[in-house]
Amino acid sequence: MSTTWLRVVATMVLFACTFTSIVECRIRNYKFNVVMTNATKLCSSKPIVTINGRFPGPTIVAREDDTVTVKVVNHVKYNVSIHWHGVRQLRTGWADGPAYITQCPIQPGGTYLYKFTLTGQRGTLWWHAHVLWLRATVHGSIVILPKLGVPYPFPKPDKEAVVVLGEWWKSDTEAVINQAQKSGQAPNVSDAHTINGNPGPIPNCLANGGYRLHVDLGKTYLLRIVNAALNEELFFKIANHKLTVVEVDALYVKPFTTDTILIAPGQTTNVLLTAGQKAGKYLVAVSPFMEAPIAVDNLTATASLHYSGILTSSAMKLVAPPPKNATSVANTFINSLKSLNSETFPAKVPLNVDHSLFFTIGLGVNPCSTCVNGSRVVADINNITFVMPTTALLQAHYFNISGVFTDDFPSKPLMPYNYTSSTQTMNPATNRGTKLYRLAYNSTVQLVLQDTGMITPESHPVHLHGFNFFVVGRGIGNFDPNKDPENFNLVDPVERNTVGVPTGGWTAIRFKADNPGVWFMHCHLEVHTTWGLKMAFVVDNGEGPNESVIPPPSDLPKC
Ligand SMILES: *[C@@H]1O[C@H](CO)[C@@H](O)[C@H](O)[C@H]1NC(C)=O
Ligand SMILES: *[C@@H]1O[C@H](CO)[C@@H](O)[C@H](O)[C@H]1NC(C)=O
Ligand SMILES: *[C@@H]1O[C@H](CO)[C@@H](O)[C@H](O)[C@H]1NC(C)=O
Ligand SMILES: *[C@@H]1O[C@H](CO)[C@@H](O)[C@H](O)[C@H]1NC(C)=O
Ligand SMILES: *[C@@H]1O[C@H](CO)[C@@H](O)[C@H](O)[C@H]1NC(C)=O
Ligand SMILES: *[C@@H]1O[C@H](CO)[C@@H](O)[C@H](O)[C@H]1NC(C)=O
Ligand SMILES: *[C@@H]1O[C@H](CO)[C@@H](O)[C@H](O)[C@H]1NC(C)=O
Ligand SMILES: *[C@@H]1O[C@H](CO)[C@@H](O)[C@H](O)[C@H]1NC(C)=O
Ligand SMILES: *[C@@H]1O[C@H](CO)[C@@H](O)[C@H](O)[C@H]1NC(C)=O
Ligand SMILES: *[C@@H]1O[C@H](CO)[C@@H](O)[C@H](O)[C@H]1NC(C)=O
Ligand SMILES: *[C@@H]1O[C@H](CO)[C@@H](O)[C@H](O)[C@H]1NC(C)=O
Ligand SMILES: [Cu+2]
Repeated sequence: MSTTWLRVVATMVLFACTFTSIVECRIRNYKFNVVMTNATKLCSSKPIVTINGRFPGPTIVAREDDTVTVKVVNHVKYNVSIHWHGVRQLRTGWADGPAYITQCPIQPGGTYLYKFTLTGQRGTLWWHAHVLWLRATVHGSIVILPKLGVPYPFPKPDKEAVVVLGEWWKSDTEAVINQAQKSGQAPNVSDAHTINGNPGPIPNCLANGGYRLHVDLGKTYLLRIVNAALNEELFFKIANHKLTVVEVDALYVKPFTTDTILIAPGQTTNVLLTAGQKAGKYLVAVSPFMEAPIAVDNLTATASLHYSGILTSSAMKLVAPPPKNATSVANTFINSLKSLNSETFPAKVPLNVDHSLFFTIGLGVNPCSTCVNGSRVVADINNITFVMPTTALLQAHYFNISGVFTDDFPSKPLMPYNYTSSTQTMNPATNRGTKLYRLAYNSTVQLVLQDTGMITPESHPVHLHGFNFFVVGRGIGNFDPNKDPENFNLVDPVERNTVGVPTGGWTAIRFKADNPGVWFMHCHLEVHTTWGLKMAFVVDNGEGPNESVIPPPSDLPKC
């Protein structure tokens, strides 16, 4: 760490400190080469798209308020863009990354310099490709340390480790989604889950080892866990060890102790682990959470905790992962999450609501003459299956290009119905459109996300770009606007950037639109995003000089 810091200080003097005081200035420069790499997992190899040949990709390390630059050079045949998941990107939407939302993709042979500041943020976030299904292998973590000299609001760990969870397909992931889109049906589930790029020993692939976390007896570790899987919520558990959750999505929580973590795609969770058991080897198990009758990859990925001095051949203490329908384990975990809400880190929950929005999220079926059943599975928000534009929305907004989007996204369903009824017989067809919802700068939003039973109810981890939000309420069945708000937590609700909407239930979030630009909101199950469970907010500029989108960089890719 100290050498990184020295190097950073050196680069900042060279590149960054022309306009401000050298003492205050911090900049971290990275270079991401997007390349094809031969990967060997599951005892077979295939070419995958990676950053700098690594899977998972490189970790970005910075401190709160640092500026990060990442020069991305595209050496592959695919269009690429990178999203810095959870980074607020205050006024710098040009660096947010979702293709055709805030930028045109970086085309083969192209380059783009992402530049953003980690204003007031510290914790674990991550980055990933935000185009096609490339994020399956193009992802890595972002570790934001507190400002120099500022302690964590929990006991200082002896060491830290990043643990990135993923999903692995034997086939090329672009072939998997292309095949599904052609047929109109669900894509194949993955062939394994991974822990730091390794599934652990799996059937018919005995040669494959697993990720090992080496620990010293009595020491405490901060594990920075990232769910980079495409389509699956995951349980994470370590034999005989308790985990103390201290942060989610780079926001501190009231510490609580659990033996199982639930983490949805897009989410990050920091836990303290004390190596306080009998010296030995302990299994780390990662398995899917899925309540609906939907196919999942049901393999458990494994890694191991190795106490120092223990022989590799010594017996492993095992642990059984929760069954995939372990709703009560999931609920206990989710209900334990509360904002730290301390003097230094207050929970600034908006108490007045300017926009009260109600969005249904779910699946649908549209006709498709070339598809297998003559129909295509789609997904929607308020019955709109989002159609990706061919010009980036932020450009269209900033340069007043008309005809790219409309700002008439409905604030509530046009035709209310019994959303979670198992016997409703609504037409499952959806409308298609590129509609945005417009917000004035600084306006406050309450958004109820209601899962529907159309086709089947299912949990959806919804991610909002550009903001963190407070999760003020959650329930099963249909949201009741008369009764449910009485039980909202407006004091210390968990704050995050990605929230699981429960199967056949609802989640209510609140945020303040204090970041001008165009901000994507979508299900973080990649299959649902592909099917259209996405929309965007357009937040107008405010009046002050610090309240408008900064001009785009000159190397912004063109469509
Ligand atoms: C990957 O492996 C194939 C076949 O083994 C080989 O032809 C190719 O050059 C390799 N590519 C890279 C980028 O190493
Ligand atoms: C998806 O799974 C089916 C059935 O196992 C298989 O035939 C097909 O080749 C798979 N598709 C891809 C792209 O791997
Ligand atoms: C896991 O999934 C496969 C294929 O979907 C299925 O054949 C198998 O029975 C499942 N195993 C368990 C333990 O659920
Ligand atoms: C979970 O699934 C198992 C079998 O797959 C079933 O026996 C059990 O009742 C289910 N549990 C719940 C809570 O639905
Ligand atoms: C497509 O048809 C098959 C066989 O009839 C059926 O099992 C499946 O549910 C259908 N899928 C959709 C999306 O309609
Ligand atoms: C876009 O329109 C707004 C409002 O009419 C105006 O203030 C702004 O200067 C225009 N932007 C460009 C790039 O033309
Ligand atoms: C919605 O449907 C469920 C059963 O599927 C039923 O129990 C409930 O009363 C219905 N709600 C309304 C408002 O009709
Ligand atoms: C959604 O829109 C389609 C197409 O206009 C319509 O057929 C369907 O009834 C609508 N569904 C709902 C739930 O509003
Ligand atoms: C937005 O809110 C901030 C902080 O509350 C305040 O300083 C600023 O003046 C507000 N701007 C507008 C345009 O309301
Ligand atoms: C915002 O603008 C004011 C001057 O209008 C300036 O003093 C302040 O430093 C700016 N803040 C930021 C974060 O740019
Ligand atoms: C890559 O992006 C450009 C610009 O949007 C687009 O014209 C082109 O079709 C894309 N290429 C592929 C292979 O999708
Ligand atoms: Cu979803």
